[in-house]
Amino acid sequence: MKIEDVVLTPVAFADPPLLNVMGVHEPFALRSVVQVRCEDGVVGLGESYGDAAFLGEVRKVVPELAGHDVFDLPGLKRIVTKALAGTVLTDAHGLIGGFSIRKTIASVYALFEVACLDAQGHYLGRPVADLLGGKARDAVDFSAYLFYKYGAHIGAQEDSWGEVVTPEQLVGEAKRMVEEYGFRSIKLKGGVFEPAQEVDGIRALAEAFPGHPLRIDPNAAWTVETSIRVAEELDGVLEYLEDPTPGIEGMAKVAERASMPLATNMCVVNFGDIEPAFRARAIGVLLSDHHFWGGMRDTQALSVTCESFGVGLSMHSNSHLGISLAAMVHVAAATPHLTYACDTHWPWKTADVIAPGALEFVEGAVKVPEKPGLGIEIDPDALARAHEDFVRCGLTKRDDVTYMRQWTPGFEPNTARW
Ligand code: GKR
Ligand code: MG
Repeated sequence: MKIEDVVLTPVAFADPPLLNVMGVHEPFALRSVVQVRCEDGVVGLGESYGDAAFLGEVRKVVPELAGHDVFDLPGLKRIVTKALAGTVLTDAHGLIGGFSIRKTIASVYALFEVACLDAQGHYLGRPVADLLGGKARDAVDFSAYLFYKYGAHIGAQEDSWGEVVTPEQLVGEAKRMVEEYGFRSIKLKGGVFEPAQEVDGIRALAEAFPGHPLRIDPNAAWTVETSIRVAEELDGVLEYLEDPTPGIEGMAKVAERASMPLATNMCVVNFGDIEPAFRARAIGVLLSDHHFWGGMRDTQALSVTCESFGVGLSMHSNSHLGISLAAMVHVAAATPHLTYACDTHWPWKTADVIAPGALEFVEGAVKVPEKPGLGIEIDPDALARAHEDFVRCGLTKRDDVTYMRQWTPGFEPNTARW
């Protein structure tokens, strides 16, 4: 089935002032939406990053796609590789590790791969999970993704979550998320305050949510020594410790001493990182992410690799909308080894570009849509509004650092800061 044309729509959606090691989220998060329009009126949807550099690369591929068969994914890879011709995108999407030509191609390809698989599913009348080999599970578990946060953006009214900086406020945020979505696993985005304060936050969560698996992810904000100390302090409390310190070597030193598995979406971010990381026994869990691991099928290949080496598989998330959530659900459902509850920023947004109702959280899980393709539809009015927001907000990349300087002049992001 041939592609007739591709419509790329950059969009923005409101995002609360969430804190991390780099600073604070700006008032809008950026995404790209593609609609791959094929013969017979079939349309495939894809979603990915929306910063100007990424959009620039995607725009190089778009004109090359007319006439391409959506069932020819190796051919799609060749088109993307040729169009990008050696470009290396730096990380303007947030805390997903180093960059390389390979990762750049993988990221741009993934956007179109998802859309082609969605189109294939529509053509065949089968859900994408079936095209990926079939469902290993009917619903995919997600974790509550807690953030420390400011109560309001600069010059704006307080949002409904309010300020979250103390252990009590953190427990309040978790209660709301667990009540509204039914999550079991709870992840805290750390790297914001002194480790002792974040350890107190985890302890408060452990007390308030007995039996809920807990994770903390300071995005490499700690030294090896601090990471080992925190791992000792949280012995028996954490399900896994995510990216405590930078680099494979540092992670391996921590892993040697930590009782819980270490997880990463920062030091193992493409297939070339696997051999050194696994050899050094740096991690016990890898957070996959189809957006930069080369799409849904490469995520499954990654899973087989991890399983062969006894490494567990979870899933990473950046701020995203419903097309990405649908893709995450289909690939996670069709990947048997992906047994950890996946991350999602979903509760932090208030708008979407898809028609509501296709993706619901019940007891912390999203049922795999049974309709053809990804099982979702674009809401054209919502897409138009999100595009207007993109134009109006004027942002061209994610820049948590500069925004943070409006609160803390001179703020410098630092990995291994503590
Ligand atoms: O949205 O602030 C954020 C997160 O810190 C995100 O950028 C990370 O990529 O969620 C991510 C992670 O697990 O490292
Ligand atoms: Mg992480």
